[in-house]
Amino acid sequence: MRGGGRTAWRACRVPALAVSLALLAGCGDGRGDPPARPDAGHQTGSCVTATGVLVADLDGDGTTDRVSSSYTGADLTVTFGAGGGRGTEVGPRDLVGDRGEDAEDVVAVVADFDRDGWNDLFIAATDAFSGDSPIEPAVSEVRLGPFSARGRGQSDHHVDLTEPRAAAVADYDHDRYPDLAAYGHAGDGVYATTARLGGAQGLDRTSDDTNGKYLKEAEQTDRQTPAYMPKADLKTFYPTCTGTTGED
Ligand SMILES: [Ca+2]
Ligand SMILES: [Ca+2]
Ligand SMILES: [Ca+2]
Repeated sequence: MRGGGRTAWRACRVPALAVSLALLAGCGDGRGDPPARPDAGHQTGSCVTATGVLVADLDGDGTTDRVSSSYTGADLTVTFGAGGGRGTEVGPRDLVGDRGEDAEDVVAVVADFDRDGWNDLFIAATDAFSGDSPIEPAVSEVRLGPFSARGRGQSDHHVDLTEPRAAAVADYDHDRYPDLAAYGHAGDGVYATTARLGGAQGLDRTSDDTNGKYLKEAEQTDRQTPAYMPKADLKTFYPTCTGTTGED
């Protein structure tokens, strides 16, 4: 571990003008180095069990990892190295990094948003409600896989969302790319579920005419927990597990 720490430290010694870029890349925010990207021929073999558990190699180390389903993304459980029976279990607060660790809400979902064969992490961290204007989240980004048990992926990409409080994997446009549904405060106590569509770049970053048509305002104001979240059938995106990997 000491060697890995020195490597990370060296990787973060950058000229002052590049510091902000390094921070944007996740360097120095407690998440360490990204997992090595395996060879192109490496088989990821993602599948979903009968009870909706995603079975995949998330960090590219050749061991099987598991992702439990979660209604709002707050209680997402990711178990790295579960194949051997003694996995490392982490949740959104373990994955978010220093920028979001003190936030009121931390939510995360896992899906292969860019369909490159590696599952990606979307994670958001948002401070406590503070009035009529929606607050900007401390973290709202898709981290392209493979990603580590500390939430460090190959690259981070900011996703523009206002005050996200819940997240789920959705299937809005049925194009085989998984989509993100994010529930959050739109202002003046109005909450809404917004769509960010998956695609070759990961997720689309901002509202536009394409994803805007899926926006759905909550029926009640001041409701920080969604009464309903869109939820994709993961079998749309992954084959059903067979054999021992299908056991929950
Ligand atoms: Ca693994
Ligand atoms: Ca991916
Ligand atoms: Ca889609």
